[in-house]
Amino acid sequence: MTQNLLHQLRQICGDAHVLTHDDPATDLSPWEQDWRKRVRGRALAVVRPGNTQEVAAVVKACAAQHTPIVPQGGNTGLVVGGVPDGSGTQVVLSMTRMNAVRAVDPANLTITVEAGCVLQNLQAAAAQAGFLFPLSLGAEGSCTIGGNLGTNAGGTQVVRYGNTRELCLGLEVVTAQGQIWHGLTGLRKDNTGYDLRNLMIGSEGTLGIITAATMKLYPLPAAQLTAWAAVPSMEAAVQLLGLAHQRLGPGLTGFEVMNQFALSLVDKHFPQLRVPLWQETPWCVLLENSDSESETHARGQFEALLEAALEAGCVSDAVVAESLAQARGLWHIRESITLAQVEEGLNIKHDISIPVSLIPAFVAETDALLAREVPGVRMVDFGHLGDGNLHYNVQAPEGADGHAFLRDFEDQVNTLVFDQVKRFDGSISAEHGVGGLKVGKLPLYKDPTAMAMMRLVKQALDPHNLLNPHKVIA
Ligand code: FAD
Ligand code: 2HG
Ligand code: ZN
Repeated sequence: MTQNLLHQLRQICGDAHVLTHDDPATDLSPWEQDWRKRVRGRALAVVRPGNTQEVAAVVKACAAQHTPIVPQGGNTGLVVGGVPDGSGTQVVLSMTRMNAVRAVDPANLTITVEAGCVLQNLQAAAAQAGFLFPLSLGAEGSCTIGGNLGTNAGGTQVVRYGNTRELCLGLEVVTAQGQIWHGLTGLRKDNTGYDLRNLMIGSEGTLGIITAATMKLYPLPAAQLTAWAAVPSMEAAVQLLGLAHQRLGPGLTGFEVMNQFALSLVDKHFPQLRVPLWQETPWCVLLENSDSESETHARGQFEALLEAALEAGCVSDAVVAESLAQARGLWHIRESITLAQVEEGLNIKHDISIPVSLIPAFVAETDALLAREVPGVRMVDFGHLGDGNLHYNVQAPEGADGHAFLRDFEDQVNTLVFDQVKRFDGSISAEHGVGGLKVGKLPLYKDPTAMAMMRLVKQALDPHNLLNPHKVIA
């Protein structure tokens, strides 16, 4: 049976694009292990189709043999969504060969790309055509637009442009039956029934395989300025966000918060990055102002905002980047927190959203509860405050063994944090998704009727549970 399936897959995609453990020279770990090295699965095969027809044929062949498929893009996901389980029976469908830019439509402000297109290459293609594609995240050099759509990724520009879902106008999808849905419209209005596009987005490969997408483009801003501000408390950071909305309006394209410990880790592990102001303040904020007029206008607005904030006491000190290189340096510091955490050792991540107004109380209460339950834990607290999205990460106590920490405390810490998230009307996954990591927790925190509807949708679209089984819903 298995050899027969592998033979068919080789006929569809070519020998070079069906990788198995039968060949001892082939290392499948890049596809079998998740980015955080939390899980190492074992694939029956890694299959790399070159076009949509091949994807459809692969799905049909797998479906005929009841073989599950795990779609994968850049494998940068943080919730164990894109890797196979340990059974050796699942096919990893790697989309990275399908990476073409199919079309740019300047008048319609759209770009159509294949799912395996790396985000940075999509940004570059948009820039080359004279436009902005605003989705931006730390993994942009290796994540793919298919993975971004699969997870409905957020990133650092959501405060202005929204999540990946808001940036998408059309999809091409291969269904669990191997049918191709040709939905690559560039339409901004289409009320012809259920919103299948938005159902697919964020479904983490459990409802269909995205093979291409039509995404929105925006005019390039005339100027983009970045500021780094020291703020005395989370309350002050929220106050600064209010002022920034008021003063910059749609010019506010980034608003990130970082606590002192997060920045101390960047300073410790990447001292060459020269983190500003972190020693003198419990929190820093990174703001971006994109202006359609000019740099002078943007700078004037930014300076007025920071003066008002200093006067109101919600900023104690600030720097505005003088050049593009300096601005990039500040963003690089922000994007290095995840890597600095890896260097520091194993940790427990929480990607949560809370109404912005409640975040200061959430952080104060939850920090205190954690300090009481797990003495010595170190909070790496940072993220997209403009979207009410915190990466509320818990690092093992100094000198503790990371594996022992996870073994002994992960469940207790997750329960404590998620119970608090629920109490504050939040979500246990803001932007990373559910994957295999939070699949057991989701039913405890999501509305039961919503869970029941999700199960019905999954049964209807994938009745044999072949697409990414046991991810998102068990
Ligand atoms: P993968 O990891 O390969 O897959 C992710 C999920 O999507 C899986 O469930 C997979 O089955 C599914 N999938 C992949 N391709 C397809 C497809 N073609 N069709 C259907 N399903 C598919 N995320 C954020 O939201 N915001 C951030 O700011 C952010 N920063 C990050 C920084 C770092 C350093 C790292 C390592 C990760 C970060 N992430 C962030 C998480 C990750 O980069 C995103 O989730 C990204 O969208 C995943 O893309 P990928 O191509 O790597 O997908
Ligand atoms: C970010 O915003 C990513 O940098 C990663 O979403 C968050 O490492 C994390 O917890
Ligand atoms: Zn994030």
